[in-house]
Amino acid sequence: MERTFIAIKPDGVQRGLVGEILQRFERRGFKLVGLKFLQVSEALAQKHYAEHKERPFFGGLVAFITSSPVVAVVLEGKGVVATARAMMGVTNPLNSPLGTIRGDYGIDIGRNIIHGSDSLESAEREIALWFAPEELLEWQATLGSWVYE
Ligand code: 3AN
Repeated sequence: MERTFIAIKPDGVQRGLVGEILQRFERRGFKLVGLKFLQVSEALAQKHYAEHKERPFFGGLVAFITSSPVVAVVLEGKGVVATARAMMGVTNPLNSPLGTIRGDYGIDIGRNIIHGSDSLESAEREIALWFAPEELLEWQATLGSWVYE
């Protein structure tokens, strides 16, 4: 089954949106396989945002994600990479439709509340970067047959 990596960024945590955001993914039917609350190190932030290294906003991105605690999540489910992105909205919250996480709660691009892997390859890389294998739990969701036919 497909997996994706989600991070509720410092602004999402500070604004008390952790429960709200997790609830949306749970209610959609996606299964939690990893969950932790952490202060992100400079090294982890730099690796996570490595693709933006040459961009002018790279320093700001690293400074922001290390500024206050983050909730890291791995979700599992059919089509979860693309669907979690659709549920998040687009990078700029002002362009995100109502009903998406960024469209409902965000305004500025540098305060867009949530990160989600943008492809299967990114998901694999990010899950391995943020979680040790033993932190990802294999468990039977008893509601599974009510979510999937
Ligand atoms: P997304 O998070 O929607 O996948 P990315 O991966 O393109 O977006 O960008 C990662 C983060 O970098 C965004 N969440 C946003 O906070 C920041 N960012 C992206 N583009 C810009 C920009 N033009 N100016 C400032 N910050 C940006």
